[in-house]
Amino acid sequence: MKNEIKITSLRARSVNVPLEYPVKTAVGTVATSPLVLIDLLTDAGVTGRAYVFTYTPLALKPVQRMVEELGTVVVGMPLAPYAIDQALQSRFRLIGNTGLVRMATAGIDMAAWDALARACDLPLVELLGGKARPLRAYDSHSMDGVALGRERAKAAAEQGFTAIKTKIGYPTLEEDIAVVRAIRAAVGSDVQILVDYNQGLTVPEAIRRGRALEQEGIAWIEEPTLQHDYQGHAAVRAAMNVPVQMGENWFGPEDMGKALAAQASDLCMPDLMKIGGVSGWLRASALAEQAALPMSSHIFQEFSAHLLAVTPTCHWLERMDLAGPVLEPPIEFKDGMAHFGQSAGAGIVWREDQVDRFAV
Ligand code: SMN
Ligand code: MG
Repeated sequence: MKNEIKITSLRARSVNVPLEYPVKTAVGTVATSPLVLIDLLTDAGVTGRAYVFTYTPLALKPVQRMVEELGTVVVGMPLAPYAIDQALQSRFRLIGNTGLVRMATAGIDMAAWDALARACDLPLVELLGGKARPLRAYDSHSMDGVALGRERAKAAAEQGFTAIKTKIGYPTLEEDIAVVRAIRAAVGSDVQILVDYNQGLTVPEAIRRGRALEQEGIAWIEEPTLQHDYQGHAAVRAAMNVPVQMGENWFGPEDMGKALAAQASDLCMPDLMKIGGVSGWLRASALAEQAALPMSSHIFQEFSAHLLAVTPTCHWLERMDLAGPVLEPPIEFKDGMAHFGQSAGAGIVWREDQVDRFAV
């Protein structure tokens, strides 16, 4: 059977969705979830669906417009994600397939893979040659302070999560440790605690704080310094004994390759959008396997579950629900595991009434 399916049209819509908790980080707060929702229609009667997250509402309309412009390139093309990815990459060689451009091309890529899986009536994980299985998931929290940090951690442990991430980088190391100890007291010794500095420290300060955290039984320290400073991350990694985690800000497998060459981290966590969608993730997973780096996801929990299930060094799925209010839930978290794969594609189905409610 040949794939003769063609792309017939593309729709991009902007929404700004409320969050249960703001994502407070050491370098800024994400108060709402700005999303561009993508529908990629085909002549086979299936529509690929995906969303991209723009971090700030300021980027919402520019990303939507970029996705719409990409529609003028892909409409009429065969529904062949590899060919689409190659065509878009070549279009952006001169300007650079990074930043908002990469976010938009990745959104098209995700929607194309979703459409192809739906056309084959397969969950995306099966189109990629795998089988859906429960995946270990950690509950991802914010810079919540002692009281809320303890409260959220306790609730997550009671829901069955066996790992919890908290964001730190308070003005003093003592405050970092106070929050970590409050969470530890709430969850006990059987739940792993991950911390995320969101690039907030200088290298010397990251080494100082990392060494202090060695006594706290932390499972990973994420982005301790500036995300593009791979040598800086390598220096922090060499100077203390807590695993260094990074990757959410790698634009494409090319950035990942540079970070791995610098031996910047012990673990990796590409962001499905910034790494280049499904196509970018698959290439990244091969790099992680070659480097024997455990590979976790970053937000985009719905698609990431399908991809982690075909990632040789699959580590953790991040649970941070940035699109829940506008989705029929395609993923369920139970006993600390992510359960998914019950429907074709990545299972993205818009709740159209809520899309209208949060439309920008
Ligand atoms: C994060 C930062 C900003 C938005 C979403 C998530 C964070 C993470 O770095 O790792 O979850
Ligand atoms: Mg992070």
